[in-house]
Amino acid sequence: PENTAELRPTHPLAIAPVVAPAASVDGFAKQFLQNLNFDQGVTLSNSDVNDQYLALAYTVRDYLMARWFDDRAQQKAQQNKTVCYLSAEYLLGRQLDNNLLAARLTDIATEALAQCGIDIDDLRQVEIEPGLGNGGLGRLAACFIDSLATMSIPTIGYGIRYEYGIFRQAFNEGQQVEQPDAWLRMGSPWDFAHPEAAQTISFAGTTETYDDEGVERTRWVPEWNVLAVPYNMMVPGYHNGRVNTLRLWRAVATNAFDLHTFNSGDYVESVRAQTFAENISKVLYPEDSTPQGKELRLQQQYFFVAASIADFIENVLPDDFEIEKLPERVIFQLNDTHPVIGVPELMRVLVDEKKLEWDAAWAITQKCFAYTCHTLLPEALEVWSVDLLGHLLPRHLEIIYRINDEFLLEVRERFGDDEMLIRNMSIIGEHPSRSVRMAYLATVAGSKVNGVAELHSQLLRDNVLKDFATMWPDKFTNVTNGVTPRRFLRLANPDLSSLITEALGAGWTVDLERLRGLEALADDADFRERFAAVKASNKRRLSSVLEARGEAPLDDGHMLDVMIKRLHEYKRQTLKVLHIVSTYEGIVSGRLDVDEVQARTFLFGAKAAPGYGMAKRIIHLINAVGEVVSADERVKGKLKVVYPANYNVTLAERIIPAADLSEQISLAGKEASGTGNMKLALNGALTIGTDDGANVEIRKLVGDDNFFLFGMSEPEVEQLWAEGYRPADFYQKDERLRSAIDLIASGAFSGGDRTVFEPLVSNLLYEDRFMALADFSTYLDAQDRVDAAYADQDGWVRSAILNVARSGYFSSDRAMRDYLDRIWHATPVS
Ligand code: B1N
Repeated sequence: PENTAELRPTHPLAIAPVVAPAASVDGFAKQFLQNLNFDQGVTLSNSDVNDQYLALAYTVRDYLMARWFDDRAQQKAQQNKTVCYLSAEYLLGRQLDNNLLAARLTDIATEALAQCGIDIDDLRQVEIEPGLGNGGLGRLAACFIDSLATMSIPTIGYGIRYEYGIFRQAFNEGQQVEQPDAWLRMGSPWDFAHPEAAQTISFAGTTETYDDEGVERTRWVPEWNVLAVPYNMMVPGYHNGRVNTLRLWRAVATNAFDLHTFNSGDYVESVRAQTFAENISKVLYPEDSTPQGKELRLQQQYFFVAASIADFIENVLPDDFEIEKLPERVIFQLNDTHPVIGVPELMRVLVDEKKLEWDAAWAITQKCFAYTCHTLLPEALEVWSVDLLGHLLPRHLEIIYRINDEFLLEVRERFGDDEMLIRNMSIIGEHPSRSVRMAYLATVAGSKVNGVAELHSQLLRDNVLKDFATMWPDKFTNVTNGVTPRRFLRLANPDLSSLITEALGAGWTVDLERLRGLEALADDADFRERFAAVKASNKRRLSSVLEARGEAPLDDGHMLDVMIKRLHEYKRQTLKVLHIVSTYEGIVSGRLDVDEVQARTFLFGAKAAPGYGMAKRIIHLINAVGEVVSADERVKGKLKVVYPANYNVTLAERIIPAADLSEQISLAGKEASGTGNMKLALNGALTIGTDDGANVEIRKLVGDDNFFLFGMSEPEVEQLWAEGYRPADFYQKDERLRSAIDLIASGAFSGGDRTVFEPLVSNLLYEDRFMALADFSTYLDAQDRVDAAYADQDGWVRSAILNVARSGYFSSDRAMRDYLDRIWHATPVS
C-alpha cells in the first residue's frame, strides 16, 4: 500500500509499542482460545486437532511477534553488518517445539492446553515438517540460522518457499516410490506472506547499449517477468529474546504477464501462462550432491537470489544509504554454488542500475560475497551451459565474460602465458562443451572460500581449487560444520538433557564445550547406570514410533546400529549390506557360532534421488536382505534389519538418541563433512568410520579408544586408483567377501531370481567406483572390535559418555563463531 508512511494514528493503542500476550498460563490460554475462535473460526468444542494445532502455532507466533518487530527496526536503524545467508535449501524440521523452547513457553503452553482439555502431545504429531531441503546441506543452513539468532547476530536467511519439499518415500515390495510432499495443504502457520514487498524478477530477452548523458551504458531488455513474493518465518534465538528472519520467496505471475496474453485474446492461455511463472517455486529438486543442468533449476536460483539482493538493498538498508558502503552492511554467504548467479546479479545492479564504474562495482562485489563449498565429487560441481545461461540471463553472461577476461589477465600477469593454466582456471570451460563453472566464479568473486571440515578444506586447496589457492592462499579457510544442540540434544533427547543439566547446570545449551564436565563422570558407576537407562528408554521410545508406523518393535538387548543419510554410492550403504550378508552367511554356513554373535538391529534411513537408478537398487537390496535375514530362524532373532520409509528430520530426532553405533563409512575423501556423524556422537553413539570428512576431527576429539576406525586413508585411496583398482582381486582374495557376494548373486534375496541384483553385483566386481570391496576386510575386522567392545557394557557406556563429553566442538554456535572471526566480521546487536 502506498499510504503506509502517511498513517497518522491518534488512538492511544495504535501508537503504543506492540506487546506480547502475558507470559502466564492464563495469558496463553486466552490467546489460544482467541486464535481458535477468530483465526480458525471454530469453538473449542467444535475444533479438531488441526484447528487446535494451528491455533497453538499462531499463539506461539504471537509471543514472538513483538520481538521480531523490534529486531527488524533495529536492523534497519543500526550500523551493524547483516549476515545474509543465501541457500536454495533449508531443511527445517518441525517448528512447534523449537519455538516453544526458544520462547520459554513449553511448560506454560502444556498447562494452558491441559486446562482446555487438550494433550499438547497430540498436537505435536499434527505438524508436517517443512522439508525444504535434501539432506546435510539444507539441514546445516537450518542449524546455522538457529545459532545466529541465539548469538544475536542480525541475520536474514534467504531461500525458496517450495510448494513441494523433498518427496515422501514409500516402499512397494521393497522398492522406493515417491509421492509429492504437499506440506502446505493443512495450512502453514509459521510463515506469513508479504505481497506488498514483492520483487519483480526478469528473465531472457536481449541487452542493448545506450547513451546515458554521454556515457555508454548497457541495459537488459528482458522478455518476461515473475513476481517474487516473500514469506517471512521467525527464527527465534534460544532464551535471548531475539527473533531473526527467514525469508522464502514464492513465484507468482505478474499482472503484466496475464495482460500480455490476455490482450492477445486468449483467456485460457493467460491462465495457463500463470502456471508457467508459478512453476519456478513449485518443487525442490530432489538430487543431493548430483545437480542436473536443468533450466528450471537455474530459474529457481536466479529467482531467489535476485529477489534477495533487491530486497536487502531496497527494504533492509535505509533509504538514503550510500551503495559504496555496502560491504560494511552485508555479507552474502553462498551456500554452495546454487546462489552464485548472485555475483553477476550484484554487478548488474551496481553497474547498470546504480551506474557505478565497473572497477568500483567489482571491488564492492568481491567484499560482499563469500563461498562455502560442500563437496569434492566432480559430478556435483555445478556448471551451466553457456547457451542456456545466455538465453535465460543474457546480461549476466556478458558480465561473467568480462569478470573472466579481467581475471585471466590477472592470471597472465602473475604466472605468464601458460595456456594450459589459463584453460584450467578459466571460469568458462571449453570441454566437453562451453560452460560456466560456478565454483570458479564463486572463488574468483568471493572474499573467502571455505570447505566444511579440515580434510575437505585441505583437499579443496590441494586438488579441486589448487591453482586458485596458489594465486590467493589467504582466500582459503576451513570452517568445520556444526549442529544445533537445541534441536539435536535438548529437544531430541530430553532425558539425557536432564541428566546433563543435573550434573553440569543448564549452561551447556548455549556453551556446548561445557559437556567436558561429563568426562569425570564416565568413571562414576552410578552415572553410567543412569546414562544407560536413558539410552534404553530412548530405544523404547523409538520402538513405539516404529510400531506406530507399522514396523516391528525393536528387540530388547540388541545393539542399535544405524546408518541414516541420503542413499549415495559414495556413502557406501552397500558396504553395510555386505557386512550384514556376511554375518548372516557366516551363521548359516556354520563359520560363525550364532551364540557368539552380538544381537544387532541394523537401522537404515535413506532416500534416493528419484532418477538415481543404482541408489534405488541398493534400497531394494537392503529391504530384500532385511526380509530374509530378519525372518530366518537359524539366526535366532540375532540379526534384524529395519528400514522405516521416509526418513526425515522428525524421524532423525527419534533415531539419533536411541543409537548405539553410528555408521560413517564413506570412501575417504568423498564425504565433505557429514553432520549426522556429529549428532550421533553428541547423543552417545560410538562411531565406526573411515578417516573422512569430520570423522577425522571426531576421532581426534573423542580419542582412538572410543572410535572404530577402518579403511584406506585418502592418500591410500589415491594410490590404489593410480595403480589401477581391480575390485575382482579383492573378491578372489577374501573368502568372506566372496561368499557374501555370491549369496546375493545366487538370488537368495530375490526369490531365486539371479537377474534382480545382477547390475549391482557386476558394478561391484568390475567398477566399484567407491572401493567398497577394497575396504571390506578392514571393515569386518572393525565390526569384530565393535562386538567385543559391546560385550563389555560398562566399557561401552563409558566410551559413550566420553563421546558426549568431547563433542562440544561440533556445536553450530562454534561454527558460527568461526565464520564470524574468519569470514563475516559481523558483531552481535546489543
Ligand atoms: O553438505 C553437508 C556435508 O556435511 C556433506 O558431507 C555434503 O555431502 C553435503 C547439490 C548438495 N554437498 N553437496 C550437497 C546438496 C544438494 C544439491 O542440489 C549438492 N550436499 C552436500 C553440509 O556441509
